[in-house]
Amino acid sequence: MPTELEDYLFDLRGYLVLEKAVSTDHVHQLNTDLDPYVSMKLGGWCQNVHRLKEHEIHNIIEIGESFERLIDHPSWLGYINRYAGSDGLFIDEAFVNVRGEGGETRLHSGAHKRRVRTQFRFHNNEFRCGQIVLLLALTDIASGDGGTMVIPGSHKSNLVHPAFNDDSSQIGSAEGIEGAIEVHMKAGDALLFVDCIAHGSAKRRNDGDRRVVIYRYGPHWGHSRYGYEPSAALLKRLTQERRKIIQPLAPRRNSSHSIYQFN
Ligand SMILES: O=C(O)CCC(=O)C(=O)O
Repeated sequence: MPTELEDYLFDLRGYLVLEKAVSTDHVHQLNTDLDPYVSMKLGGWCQNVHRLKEHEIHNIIEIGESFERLIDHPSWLGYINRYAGSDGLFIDEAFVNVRGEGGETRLHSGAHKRRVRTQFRFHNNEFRCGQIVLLLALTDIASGDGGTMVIPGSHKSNLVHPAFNDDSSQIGSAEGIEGAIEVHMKAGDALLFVDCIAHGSAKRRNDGDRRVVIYRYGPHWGHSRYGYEPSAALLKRLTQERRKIIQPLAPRRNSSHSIYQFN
């Protein structure tokens, strides 16, 4: 569970860094298990894993146990339950971002958009955020490596940043923006933030790849962002606790499969 100070800082800034959240051995296993998927072609599938975008490999939990272990990892489960509301969770997106030189993510989101799905909410000493992002570094991320950027406090902003004169979903390059900070991490550190904070990432200028795992947690009634469904094999492998976060409710269907019967 977060401490009183962490609650205060999360409320104030909209993000926390959890140092050494995942052990070196586990990070090594995640990287090893991920390696064969990094060469997947854009749009390609490997079992239920999908290269959806140039830098993003989605449905990553299907890769195996090392990724399954992250679902309810003890380093952050208490934080997620506290900040997304403790009446049940759902992961609506799970992917890895593998970025080489030149890659960046433009600054987007911000509380001025007033989106319900990504909202920051606190009431009666309970956080009820719509989406908590858990971003785990699989490589060290220092200056020039394309670190994640956030504008602390922008999860409560009413106005769009004056550097951006439109209100489209991508509001501009994160670098050089007054108020934005770059988060540097060691492999195994985790950054946790409410999705309505304005965020993106700096351009990678160094050789090699930056690798991060991103799991987006929300309340149990959420829906997969891109419509992915867990495979039967994954559901069978998962512990009951993990299955509840991946599929909070088992689908309820008419066993006769008729769509023409009405009361
Ligand atoms: O890759 C990053 O550092 C930022 C990720 C991000 O902006 C997002 O997932 O919305």
